[in-house]
Amino acid sequence: MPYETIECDLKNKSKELLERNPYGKVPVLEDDGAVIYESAIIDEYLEDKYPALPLMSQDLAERARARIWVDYCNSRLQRAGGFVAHDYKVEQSKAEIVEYLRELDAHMRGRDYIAGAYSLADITFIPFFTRLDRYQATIGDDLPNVTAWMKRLLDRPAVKETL
Ligand SMILES: N[C@@H](CCC(=O)N[C@@H](CS)C(=O)NCC(=O)O)C(=O)O
Repeated sequence: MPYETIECDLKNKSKELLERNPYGKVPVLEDDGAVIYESAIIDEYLEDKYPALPLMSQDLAERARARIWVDYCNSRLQRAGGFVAHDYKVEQSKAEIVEYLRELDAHMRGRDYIAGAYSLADITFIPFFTRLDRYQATIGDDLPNVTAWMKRLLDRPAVKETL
C-alpha cells in the first residue's frame, strides 16, 4: 500500500475494466500482477496480505460469524439497494431494506460491532451507510442501535479519511 486509484466510467466501460473483471464491475484490485474482483474477496485478500493489521478474529466461529454478516450485507442489503439505485423493483426493495435494517437494529442491541471486535464484516456495511440517499434509505430514531453503530464506524479515523 498505498494503491493508485483509477476511476471507471460505468456507463461506458473500458476494455481495461472488462479485461480485468468479466462482470464489468468495480472495485477491482490489481496487485503485483494479481487481478482480484468482488469486494468481499478483495477484503479477504488484503486481510491475508497484511496480517500485521488483523481485521478478522483468530477464533474460527467468530470468523464464520463475520463472513455470515458480509454475505448478509452483500446478498440482501446491498442487493436491494442496488435495485433501488437502478430503478428496478423500487417499492419492494425499499420495503426489504427497511426490514433488513430492523433486523440489524435488533442484532446490534448491546453490541459495538457486528461480529465481536471491529472486523471486515463492519467494513462491508460502510458503503451502504455512506450512500443512504442513493438507496432511498433513512436511518433515524426508530433504529437507535444501527444509528450508534453507523456513527461508530464513520467516526473511525481510517474510515473518515476515505469519505
Ligand atoms: N458484488 C460486487 C458488486 C459490485 C458492484 O455492483 N459495483 C457497482 C458499482 S458500486 C458496479 O460496478 N456497477 C456497474 C454495473 O453493474 O454495470 C462487489 O461487491 O464487488
